Amino acid sequence: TRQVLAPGAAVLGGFAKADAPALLQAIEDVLKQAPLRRYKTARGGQLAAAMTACGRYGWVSDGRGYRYDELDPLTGRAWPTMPLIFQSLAVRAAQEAGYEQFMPQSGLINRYAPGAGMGLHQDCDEQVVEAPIISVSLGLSAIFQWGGATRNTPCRKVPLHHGDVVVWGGPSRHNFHGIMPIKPGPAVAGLGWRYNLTFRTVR
Ligand code: MD3
Ligand code: FE
Repeated sequence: TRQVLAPGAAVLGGFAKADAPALLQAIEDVLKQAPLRRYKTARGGQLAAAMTACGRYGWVSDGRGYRYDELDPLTGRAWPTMPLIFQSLAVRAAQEAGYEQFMPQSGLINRYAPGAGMGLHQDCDEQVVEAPIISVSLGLSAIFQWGGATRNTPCRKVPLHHGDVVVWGGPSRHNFHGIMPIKPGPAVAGLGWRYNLTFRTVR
């Protein structure tokens, strides 16, 4: 099923379900080389989701701010190579939504334990604004908050379940968005938490 949220933005319900076991194995492979960690924010807080990355660039945050970096600050090494299954899924999803040229340079892995969420924010650290962001949800469900161009715009709530893929592009690429705290519940696909993968063109 495909639900168009706005021009250039579409939910592909269950698009990643068949690939979920391979995606989860690939996540484990990445985590062995670049462990999950909770980043500090410039304002002295800590993000609730644990994160890591693969591919050429990884998103990092510390006391100095946010940026994409070619080195993992935890290990001092380059980020792990993006697993082929990540790349192929991201490219197929982008094509399904009409983006024929997409090739991910960065694969971010966010892990949300029950109770963890992500406050309303904009993604403005990518320099290629024409490129969409592809997101893949695995494990526990989440309620995505989809706002507008300003923080005050009321949010639409979009439920995201195991295997759902969302392609975010077009005029709403810079909309405010967030994740409500994950509700605890029985494990889904063996996961007592939620993983979100996001695939991006950075520069
Ligand atoms: C809509 N992650 O990593 S992914 C993030 O579920 C982030 O982990 C959330 O927001 C998560 O920055 C949501 C979906 C997403 C990503 C970027 C967007 C939706 C977006 C940019 C504009 C509009
Ligand atoms: Fe975001």
